[in-house]
Amino acid sequence: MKVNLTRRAVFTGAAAGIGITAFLTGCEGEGRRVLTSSDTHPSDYPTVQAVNEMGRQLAARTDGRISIHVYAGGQLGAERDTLEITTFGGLDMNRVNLAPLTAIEPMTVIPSLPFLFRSTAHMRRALDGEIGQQILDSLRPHGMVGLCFYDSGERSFYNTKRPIGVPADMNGLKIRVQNSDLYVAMVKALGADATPMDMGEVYQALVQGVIDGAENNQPSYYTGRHFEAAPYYSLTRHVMAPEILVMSTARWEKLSPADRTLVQETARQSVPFMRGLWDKRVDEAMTKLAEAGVKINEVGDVSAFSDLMRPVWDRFVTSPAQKRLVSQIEAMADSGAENVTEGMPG
Ligand code: GTR
Repeated sequence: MKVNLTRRAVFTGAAAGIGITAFLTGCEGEGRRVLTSSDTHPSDYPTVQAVNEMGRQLAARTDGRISIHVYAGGQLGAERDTLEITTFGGLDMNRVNLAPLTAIEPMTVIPSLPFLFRSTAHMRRALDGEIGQQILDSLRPHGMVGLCFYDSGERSFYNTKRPIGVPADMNGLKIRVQNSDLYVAMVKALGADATPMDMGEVYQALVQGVIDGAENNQPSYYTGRHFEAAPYYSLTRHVMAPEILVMSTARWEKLSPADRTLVQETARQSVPFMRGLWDKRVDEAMTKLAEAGVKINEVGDVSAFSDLMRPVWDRFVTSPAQKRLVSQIEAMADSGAENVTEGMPG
């Protein structure tokens, strides 16, 4: 079901919780619980499929008593807005990127830091364990229970004008970023202008020349058809921030302890499922982008970009708890062949 603008406006109202709950849970029968979840991506995207898989597992383990309905394709609005609704309990679950959470909870800044993770293996190692759990738990005071992280690959810059090889190539470009001060600061530090905007508006903004470019992983760049308007994709791989699946505390607290355990377990089990789909999706996107004639280039010297990130780290990593997490994550990087980036800001 596509939600029209009027309904969307209702959704994004600050006190939206009550009305939405009635609408979104309308299809439930006696004693059955259909958990509602939102996703900006279309229904075949790995994040959506992973939450659907979690729903299938939940249904199987509860004889259909608990299931999940994912409202995909941004039907319920932009991530920032649906997150607000989630914290009010108007949505049961939400799959978002960490970026919109960086404004809410400083610990979520850490995995979003540019050039922190050296490789996918490094990111997975850090977030699969105790560090990841600390970050998931940090959302509790904000009305959300962090259930798990999903991969989001490496974000790189793309634009309508030219390949980016050195930071100076970014000068003067208008780059769309997610709604996050960290991303605004990162793009400014590279010499470009940052325009925060919702994902759903990027394609048209590129076509109309409102922005010159954006940054994202290859599957999002491909799925959103952004490559049609912005055919230069430069592999800066500046951020490896994961996706996150959250549940509203309001819903969590209504679950029995046994159901909470089930939700937690099925969420965790959906992570390897998602990773299998994700790795394939990245390969497919790269192949299709090459077939479409997209000009993909490696940047020569990654440290030229990462060196400019020092002030960004200094501005956003301020508390002892954040600094401790950064050191722990850095200590988990190894210098082996898995490295794909060099030179975190030193
Ligand atoms: C994608 C991510 C989305 C959203 C999007 C964006 O990589 O999966 O959740 O954050 O980027 O740039 O808005």
